[in-house]
Amino acid sequence: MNEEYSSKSLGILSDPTACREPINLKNQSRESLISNLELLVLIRKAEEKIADNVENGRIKCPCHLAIGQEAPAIGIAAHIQKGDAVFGAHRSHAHYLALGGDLRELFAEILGKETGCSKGMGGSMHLRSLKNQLYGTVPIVGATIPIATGAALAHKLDGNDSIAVSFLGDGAVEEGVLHESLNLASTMNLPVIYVVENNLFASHLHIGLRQPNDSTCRFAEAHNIKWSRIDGNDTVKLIETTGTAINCARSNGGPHFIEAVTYRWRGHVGHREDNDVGVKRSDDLEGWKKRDPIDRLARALFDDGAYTQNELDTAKLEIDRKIEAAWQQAEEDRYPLKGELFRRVYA
Ligand SMILES: Cc1ncc(C[n+]2csc(CCOP(=O)(O)OP(=O)(O)O)c2C)c(N)n1
Ligand SMILES: [Mg+2]
Repeated sequence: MNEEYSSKSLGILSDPTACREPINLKNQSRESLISNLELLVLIRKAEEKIADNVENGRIKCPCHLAIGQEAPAIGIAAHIQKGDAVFGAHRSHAHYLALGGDLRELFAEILGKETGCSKGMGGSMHLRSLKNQLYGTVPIVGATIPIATGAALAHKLDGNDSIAVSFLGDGAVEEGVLHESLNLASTMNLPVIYVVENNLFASHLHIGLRQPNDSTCRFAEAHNIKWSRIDGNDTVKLIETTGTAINCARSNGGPHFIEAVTYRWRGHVGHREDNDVGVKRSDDLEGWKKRDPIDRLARALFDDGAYTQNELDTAKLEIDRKIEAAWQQAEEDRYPLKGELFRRVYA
């Protein structure tokens, strides 16, 4: 098999000088692509707002930003229905917002306010939005993978067509529980989609220093699970691939493993671009910025005549206004009372 198409190698997908062209819009509805583009811009700008407030010291909790790697969240969110259960991890602002999570509740959570989506008790890494099917995100790497698998088992036992989604990083495949979960999902034919956002790094360590091969699809293959590897900065391919996988899972076709190859623009945690937990970052960042998922989708829509730069500029102004209003509101919100601290702790 050609190395590029084997389950072991990312091929050109990991090359920062490749995949820079505008993406192919195919037969996707232009209207929904425009709203997805505007959602991508909202996520980007919301995280830039968070980054600025980490830098100025206003935000005290650790924030892991997905700037540059927002597109996989959009691909999944496009197909989520009532009844589904989505789980994220430590880098999940984009998952939360793509699914429709409220902006003020996100900012309030990060600021520790009682109006936050977890009542201000969890911060950036404990997000949830049950009405948008986001059941939870947690900082322990790999921890939500078995929970998503269990949610899929529950859907199966209930006999409905709901699915579960587990967003995880390339670092999380190094946790044993991923392999136990894949085994269970495969043998029980569970309706679960594993979405690996392979951004090539776990903290400061490149995947080449951590694993014998750079593509995580080999683990799906080992468990007889269908897999797809895609350019994680191509929103249209993500929408298409996740749609096929999710429809298949809804009709008893079993689990699917999607590896979306992407890159984060900021350091592992915090606002800085030049630093990964105290270590100088890889020099590939400038190349990856030319693979910007937002720019590539916008250029494709401009070339297609479906959207104009003017329309995008107008949308950006409205998004800025929304973000400012939500931030202002969250700043004015109250902190929880001391007595609230133990109210939701179960023994
Ligand atoms: C069980 C566990 N081990 C280590 C950590 C520290 N840690 C937090 S994020 C992270 C890297 C995770 O990398 P990846 O899964 O690729 O996600 P990314 O940060 O790239 O989005 C590590 C090692 C942790 N939170 N939990
Ligand atoms: Mg990673």
